[in-house]
Amino acid sequence: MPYELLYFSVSALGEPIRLALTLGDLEFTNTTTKNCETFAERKVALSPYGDAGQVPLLILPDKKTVLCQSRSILRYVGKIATHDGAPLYPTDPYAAYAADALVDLAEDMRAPINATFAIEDQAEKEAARAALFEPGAKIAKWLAVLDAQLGKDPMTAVNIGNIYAFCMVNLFRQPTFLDGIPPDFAVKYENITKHHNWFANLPKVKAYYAAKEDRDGFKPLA
Ligand SMILES: N[C@@H](CCC(=O)N[C@@H](CS)C(=O)NCC(=O)O)C(=O)O
Repeated sequence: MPYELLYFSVSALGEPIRLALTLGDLEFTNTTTKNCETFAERKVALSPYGDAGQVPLLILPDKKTVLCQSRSILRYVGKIATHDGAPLYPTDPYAAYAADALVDLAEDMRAPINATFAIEDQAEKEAARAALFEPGAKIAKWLAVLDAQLGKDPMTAVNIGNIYAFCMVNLFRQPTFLDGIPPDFAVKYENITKHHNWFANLPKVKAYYAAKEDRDGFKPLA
C-alpha cells in the first residue's frame, strides 16, 4: 500500500519529503491541487490540526495515520527509508545532530522569503525578494554560511540534511515559481554548486527529475 503526500505541485516544503520517499524506494501517491479537486476539503479533514491545518501532510499506508509538519515528516521518513543500506536519518547521535543542523541551517536560509508572500504589489514583492539576496541580507547571509558548511561536508552520506539543503537552494534556482529571485544568485557559491552536482547526479535523484519538466533547477547543472 503506498504512502500519500498532500502538497501543492510546487517544490517548496513538500519536495524534501518526495525526494526522501523516492530515495528510499517508498511508493507514494503525489496528491496536489492540480490532480485532486477535493484537495482543500481533504486537507482540513485529514490534518491533525483541523481547520488550521496546512500541507504537506503524509498519509501512512494504513490510510488512518496522518503526519503534519514538513521537517517532522522528513525525519520520520528518514528513519524508515534507507539508501544504499543506510537510513536517511542517521542512527549515530552525532551524525543525526549534523544532519538535523544542516536541515535547520537550510531552513534559516529559506525562511526569510515567507514575509514576501504577503506583499500584494508585484513590483514591490519582486524588489523585496531580490533584496534578500543582496550581500549581507537575510538570505545571502545564510547562503554564505551554508556554502561554508557544505565545504566541510565530504558529500558521501545521503541523509535528510543533504536532501533539505539541496531542495531549499533549488527552491530559489531558476526556473522557480517565486518571482523576483536573482537568476544567478547561486553562481558564486562553489560548495553549494559542488553539492548540487553531487546530489543531482545520484542515480535515483537524476532518474526522478529527468522525467519532470517543472523541476529543471533540480537537475545536474550543465
Ligand atoms: N510549519 C509547517 C508550515 C506549512 C506551511 O506553511 N504550509 C503552507 C504551504 S508552504 C500551506 O499549507 N498553506 C496553505 C494554508 O495555510 O492553507 C510545515 O513545515 O509543514
